[in-house]
Amino acid sequence: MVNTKNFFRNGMASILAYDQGFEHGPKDFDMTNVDPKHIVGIASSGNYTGLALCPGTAEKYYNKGNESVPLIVKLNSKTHYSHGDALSLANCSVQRAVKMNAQAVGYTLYTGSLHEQKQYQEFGRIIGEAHDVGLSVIAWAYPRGHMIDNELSTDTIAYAVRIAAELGADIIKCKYNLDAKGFPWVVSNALKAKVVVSGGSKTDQHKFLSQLKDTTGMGAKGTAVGRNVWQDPKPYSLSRAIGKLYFDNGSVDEALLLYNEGND
Ligand code: FBP
Repeated sequence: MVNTKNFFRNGMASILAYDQGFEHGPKDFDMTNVDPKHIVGIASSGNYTGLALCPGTAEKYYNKGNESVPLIVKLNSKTHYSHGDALSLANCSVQRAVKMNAQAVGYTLYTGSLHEQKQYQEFGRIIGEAHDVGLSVIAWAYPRGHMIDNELSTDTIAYAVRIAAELGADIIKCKYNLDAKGFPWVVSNALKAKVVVSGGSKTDQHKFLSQLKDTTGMGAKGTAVGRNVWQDPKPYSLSRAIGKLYFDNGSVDEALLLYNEGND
């Protein structure tokens, strides 16, 4: 099993995700966060254990080895134009990610799509290649497609997480569906892989930090978050608040205080 320890501090992972330009389009950005340099700055602030970028932004904006934050290269992406039975195939190789000094590769797996077998086959091969060269593998486990009635049902999320674990992912990112009783079941199905929760669309800081704290109590080992941080008016302060929660085991109130005191 590869060692994922670089992505954890005090047992928790905080990964900043910036693949939304591909997945959602530039509508997610403003004139500040449209610039990957701004995102690399936030990720290097000392409050993140990983930065997930698409290959193009990783190659041109991540300063190979000089950045303090470990790089995750997202090997596949699809656009928001593709609906229904999602298919997202790799547009970058493990070898190319290695040249960028990546310590992990990321891959979105759409369980429940009519194309799921193609993705399982490709993801399985990628896991083998990545592990052979000591890279960790992070799965974005997303149930999506005609076979899925409700992407956010606990059983559906647990099934998608289980498949990512069965294929060999080391860290599995999934959505938190606010089912506090059911989420430990999702986490159990990750087996030896660690679960991190996604951030979702922008919400207020209290709600966002509370969700992170709540999921920690349910077995999640961190987050891979994008919009909630870099769409925030004070992304550096919010990053410090996340660090307080995760690395100092701080309370939501302590984290919020840090945010409110911050002056980006
Ligand atoms: P956010 O925190 O901005 O939701 O990002 C998490 C993420 O997994 C991104 O890495 C990805 O681009 C996006 O969500 C995809 O989510 P969806 O397909 O549900 O819009």
